[in-house]
Amino acid sequence: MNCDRSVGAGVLAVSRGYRKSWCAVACGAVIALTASAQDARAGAIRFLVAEFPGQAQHHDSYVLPLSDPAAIAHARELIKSGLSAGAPIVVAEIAAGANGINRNYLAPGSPPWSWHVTRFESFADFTIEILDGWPGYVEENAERWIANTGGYIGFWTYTVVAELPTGDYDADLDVDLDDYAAWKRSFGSMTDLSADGNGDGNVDVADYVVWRKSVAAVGLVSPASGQRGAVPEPTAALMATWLAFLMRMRRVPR
Ligand SMILES: [Ca+2]
Ligand SMILES: [Ca+2]
Ligand SMILES: [Ca+2]
Repeated sequence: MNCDRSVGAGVLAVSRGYRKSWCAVACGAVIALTASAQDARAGAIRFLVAEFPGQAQHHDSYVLPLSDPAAIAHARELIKSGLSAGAPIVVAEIAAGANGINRNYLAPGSPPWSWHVTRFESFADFTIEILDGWPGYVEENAERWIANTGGYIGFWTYTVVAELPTGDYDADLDVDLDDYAAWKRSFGSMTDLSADGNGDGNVDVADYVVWRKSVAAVGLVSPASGQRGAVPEPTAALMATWLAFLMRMRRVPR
């Protein structure tokens, strides 16, 4: 069988210990599908995916949002136990374009990638070769990668290495007043989702609640003074803006 560099939507991985549903053969490789893949837009917890510990060649990373409890549990087990947890490879669907969430946290300033995960598929022990790569390679030409793979990634030497702080809307790996400012700046956005803490695809009041709960766990510290302070509340003007946004959305004909 001639194996070119294109695959269809039938995908693409072999799993062990995490969701098994065998389905097809492509390019001589047995592949598996998960039956209950989650839409990353519904994800509320963001994980960092990077190269296997001690095996780094590209020194980059990407962000994987997860909402499925079983997937979150396995991601946390990978962080805790490493490769011995099994099924270390992330198979996910991606799209071109920055969304404010997918960043390379291993580079100074955590620069955003020009592509992002749109749907988690499964954890796997291996994937077909066409899905092997690295975040920086996808970045070189995301449209080409998507055209060649049907829009999937399954990097052979990458796994979940860390859980990102909930409510860290400015991507500096802590939760403080700057994250509240970031939430206000992107309030109402459906494209810059860095402050979409509940992962529903827009930045709204629910994401303020996510941030507030996160700071409540540790206490709010002002980045400027280093002092603990009261948690700010959204202003009446901001709430009015949100209500106006909702009214506009309701007027959009289906
Ligand atoms: Ca932060
Ligand atoms: Ca900060
Ligand atoms: Ca939201």
